[in-house]
Amino acid sequence: MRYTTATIGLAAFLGSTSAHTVFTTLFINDQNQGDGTCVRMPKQGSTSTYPLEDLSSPDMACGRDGATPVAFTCPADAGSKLTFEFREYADLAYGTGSIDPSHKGPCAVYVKQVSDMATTPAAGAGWFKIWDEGYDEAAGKWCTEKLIDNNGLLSVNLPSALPTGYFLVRPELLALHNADKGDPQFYAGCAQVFVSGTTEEPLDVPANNSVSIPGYVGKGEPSVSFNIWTQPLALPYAIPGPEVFNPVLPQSPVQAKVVQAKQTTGAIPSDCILKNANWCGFEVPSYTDEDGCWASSQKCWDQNSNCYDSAPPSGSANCKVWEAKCKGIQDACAAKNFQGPPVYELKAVEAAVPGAIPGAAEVKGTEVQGGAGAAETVAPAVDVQSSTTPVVVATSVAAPSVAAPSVVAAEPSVSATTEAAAQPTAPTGGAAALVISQDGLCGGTTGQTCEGSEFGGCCSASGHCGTTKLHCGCGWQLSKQGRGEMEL
Ligand SMILES: [Cu+2]
Repeated sequence: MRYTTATIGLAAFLGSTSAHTVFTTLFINDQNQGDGTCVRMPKQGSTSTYPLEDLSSPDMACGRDGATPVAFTCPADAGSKLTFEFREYADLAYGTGSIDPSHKGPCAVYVKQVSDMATTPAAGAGWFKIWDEGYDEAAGKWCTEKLIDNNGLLSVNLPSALPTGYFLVRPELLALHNADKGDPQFYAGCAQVFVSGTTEEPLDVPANNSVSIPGYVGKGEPSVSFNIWTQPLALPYAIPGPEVFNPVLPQSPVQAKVVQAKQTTGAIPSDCILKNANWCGFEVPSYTDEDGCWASSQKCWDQNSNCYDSAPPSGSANCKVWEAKCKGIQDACAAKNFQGPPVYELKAVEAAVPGAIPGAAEVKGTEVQGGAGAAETVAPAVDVQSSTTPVVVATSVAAPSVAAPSVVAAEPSVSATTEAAAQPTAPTGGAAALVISQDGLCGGTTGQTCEGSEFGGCCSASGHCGTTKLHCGCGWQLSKQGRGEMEL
């Protein structure tokens, strides 16, 4: 590359003022999806790497402009390995770094199922954390330092029990270098992913794992005001947000449903002949006369404009490739060659992957009923996987605190007369002591029943009211006591 004095000066200027980071590129099972493809990224290049500093802003969900969907949603099977690439310069124009070494802090990945990728808001309730890592005492490194070691690449596995559907997947970095001065700096973006799982029933996320973004972390909390400069560090450092929830399929074989929902929106069209982020180029109509030639030339240039207009800060390299095709058609028309379009080989360009793609850390799982055959193959108690699960990064493991539902043993038989005597105001038998759930929780020690609640009439294994099969089916029924009870 040839540098002019001006570009070197600009690079030095940018380097001194902007050493932040931005999520630009998604990999699925080590396959590069292309810069910006399926990624919600800030639109403005000059500020795309800037941190999110207002913890109450809706931008906390998917970053600046993160409320706006992108055209493409990438398909991935549940359990797939996802890798997120972070860059100091979105288009690599001034270097290939991932984040300034001063930006020490934790990382996390959150997901949220959305019924409609185009219209369901990113900001708000429904997020849960599938992985996090703070300070690794053994290695003496913050997660962001490991990210730098991995050239800006961060890998996680999608939980194996994610249901089929559309998901926003949100990698988050938190730079704590100014946290003690009240200025924590978050970096978050979102990938749009269509997950293929073994069930279409929405996941039953335990209430203590489900959070709103913004809202899951607030100004002044210990996780965002931690002083990383004191020696020794005042460990342990508590990562913002809820405990990790990694729903996994039962280990016994589960028969997958025969009919599964297919991705209906956001797929990359099969007749896409060149892609730049979330733009696709399509072959222009063939022609045999002058009018047709110029019409197709125009169609090519129109697509070129759309390409540049839609290009995110990660770049427009393939718009430039497309431009050459249009120039070829235009030149042919000018040369009165009206049989076309001319054969032109589009050579897509792709930024080099910055280094070896790291493996994903093992995360302790919570077994959930994830498929149609689950009822026959798994005991319905919510179970935490064996503690012998190999742990790659010790600090990344947060044992999900899911209270196992109480399986109701045989109730002592109470005669009608003594029951009536004990609870004279009871309108009906055993459910008398329960109140209708006002917050969607049920069973256990809540004393609440779902019956008649606005959240649905069934109490799930994890103590949530609902109407889906996960709440009502799989052998679980609402007992008279309002607890999830195995149907024998
Ligand atoms: Cu910064």
